[in-house]
Amino acid sequence: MNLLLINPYFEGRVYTPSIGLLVLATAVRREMGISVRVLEPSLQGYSFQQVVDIAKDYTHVGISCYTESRFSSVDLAQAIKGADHNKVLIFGGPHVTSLGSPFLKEYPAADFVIRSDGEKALLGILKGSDYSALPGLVYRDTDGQIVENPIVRDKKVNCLDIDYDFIEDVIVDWKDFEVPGWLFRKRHLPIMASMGCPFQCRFCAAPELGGGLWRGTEPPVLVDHMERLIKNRGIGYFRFYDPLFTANEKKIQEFCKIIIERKISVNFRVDIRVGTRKNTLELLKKAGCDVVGFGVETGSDKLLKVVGKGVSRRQVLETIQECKNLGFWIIGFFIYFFPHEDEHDRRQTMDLFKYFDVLNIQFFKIYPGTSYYQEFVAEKFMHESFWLDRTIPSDTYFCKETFPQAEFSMNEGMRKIAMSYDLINLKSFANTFKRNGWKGLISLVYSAAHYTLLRSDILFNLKNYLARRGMLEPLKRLLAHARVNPW
Ligand code: B12
Ligand code: SF4
Repeated sequence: MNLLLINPYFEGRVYTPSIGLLVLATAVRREMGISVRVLEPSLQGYSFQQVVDIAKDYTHVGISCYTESRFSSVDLAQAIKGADHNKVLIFGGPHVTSLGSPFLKEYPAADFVIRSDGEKALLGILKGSDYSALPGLVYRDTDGQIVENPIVRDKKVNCLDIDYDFIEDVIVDWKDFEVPGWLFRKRHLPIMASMGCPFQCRFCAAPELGGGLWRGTEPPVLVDHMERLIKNRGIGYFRFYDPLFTANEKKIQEFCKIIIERKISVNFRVDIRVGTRKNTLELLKKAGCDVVGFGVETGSDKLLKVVGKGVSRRQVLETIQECKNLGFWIIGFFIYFFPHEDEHDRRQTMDLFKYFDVLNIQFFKIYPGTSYYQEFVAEKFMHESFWLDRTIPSDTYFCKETFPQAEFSMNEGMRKIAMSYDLINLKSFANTFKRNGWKGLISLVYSAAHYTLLRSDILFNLKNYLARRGMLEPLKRLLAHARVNPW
C-alpha cells in the first residue's frame, strides 16, 4: 500500500506548496510508515499525463480540490481511474468540503470525499477502519447510498510539525516574492502556526470551512520549532500563511517577547488584521517582523459594511499609518467588482493603493460555502448544479458572462485591474523605485506603455484577436518562458 497526494494545478497559479498536503503526508508516513509522495505539478513542472503515469505506481491517490481546480481534479481522477479501476481515489480540500455528497454523487471516479481536516479520515481509510466512525467522510455504503459523516474539528493545531522533505526540490529555493530586495538574500520558508478564523467576511469560505474555530500554537512551542528550522535548514525568513496570525494578540506579544529575549536573529512576515493594537505591532517589528500583509478588500465604507469586514475606512487608514510609522513593508490585498460596487467605491479603493509597497488586486469570485453564494442561491442567480456545469469557467469571477447582473465582462475587469496596477506605478514614482531599485525606470516606462496601449484598446483588441484564433495561450506560455509578461 502506498499514497500519492496531488495539488492538481498544471500551469502557474500556485506559488507555494500546499501545507495541507504536507500535513497529510507527514501524518500518514509517521503513523503507518508507508511510502507517500506529494506532487505539485505546477511547481515541479509535471504535465497532466506525467501525473497520470506517476499515479500508476500508487494504490491510493489523494487529490486536493479547490473551486478553481474542480474540473482539473475531476479530469485527473477520471484519467487515473480509467488507467486502473482498482485505484482508491480520495478527494479533500475547500471545494469538496463545501459541496460534500453532491460531489461524490456526480463523479463516480471519486471513491471518497473527506470534508475539513483530512488526517483522521485518511488514516482510517488506509487502515481499513469502520467508515461510519471517520470524521467528515463522505462515502458510498454497500447499497451504493451516499453517507455523509459529521465533521469533527480537532482543537489541536496540525499544521506546524510538517516534513518539508516531501517537496525538498521546491522548498530548497522557495522565495516569498512580495518582500523587499534585501530579504531575498535569506533562505525563505512557508510556515503556518494557527488555523481557522473567527470572522465572517461574506466573500470568504473560511467561516464555513473552519466552523469559526480558531486554533493556535503555544508561543514557546512555536519559537522552539522556528529555532529548529533555523538551525537545521538555515532559514532566515519565515512567511507565515496563517489565516489570521494576530487573532490572539496576547499570545502574539508573548511570542515576540520570547524571540527578543532569546536574541534570535530572524525575519518573518505575518498577515495582520486592521485594528491590530499598536503595542502588538511594535513588538512584532522588534522581533524581526519586517513585512505585514492585510486584507483591506475595499476602501469604501459602504462596501466594507456590506461584505462584513467589520472595520471602517478610518480604521484601515489608522492601521496603515501605524505600520508606516513603524517602518513595516506593507502588502495590501484588495478585491474589485463586488456586487453593488460602483466607480466611486473603486476610486476610494484606488486611493488607498499609494500607501502600500505591494498590491494584490483580485477580481471578486464566488465560492461555495460563502454568504454571497447563499444569497445568490436564495435570489435564484445560482443553483448547486453551477459547480458541476462545464460551460462555466473554473474561475468563478463575478463577471457578465456568468452573472448577467454584473457590471463588467471578464476582459473588461481584467483590463481595469491591469490599468490600476499601471496607474499606481506611475503615480507613485518613489514607491516604484523603492520596490524595483534600479529596475524602477524600466518598470515605469513599461507601465506607461502598457497603460497607453490598454487605454487606446490596442492591447485589449490584440489580445481578443489572438484568443479567438487560439494563439493567446501558446504566446503566453512562450512569453512566460522568456520571463516577459505584457498582460
Ligand atoms: C493560507 C491560505 C492560502 C495560502 C496557502 C498556504 C499553503 N501553502 O498551504 C495561499 C496564499 C498560497 C493560498 C492560495 C490559494 N488559495 Co487560499 N487560503 C488560505 C487560508 C487563509 C487558510 C488555509 C488553511 O488553513 N490551510 C491550513 C491547511 C493545514 O489546511 P488545508 O490546506 O485546507 O488542508 C487541510 C484540509 O483542507 C484537507 N485537505 C486538503 N487537501 C486535501 C486532499 C486530500 C486528499 C484530503 C483527504 C484532505 C485534504 O486536509 C488538510 C489537512 O487537514 C484559507 C481561508 C481560511 N481561513 O481557511 C484560504 C482558502 C482556502 N484559499 C482559497 C483560494 C481560492 C485560494 C487560491 C485558489 C487563490 C488564488 N486564486 O490564487 C489559491 C490556491 C492555492 C492552491 N490550491 O495551491 C479559498 C478556497 C475556496 C475554494 N472553495 O476553493 C479559501 C477558503 C479562502 C476564500 N477565498 O474563501 N491560500
Ligand atoms: S477574509 Fe480573512 S478575516 Fe475574513 S473570514 Fe476570511 S480568513 Fe477570516
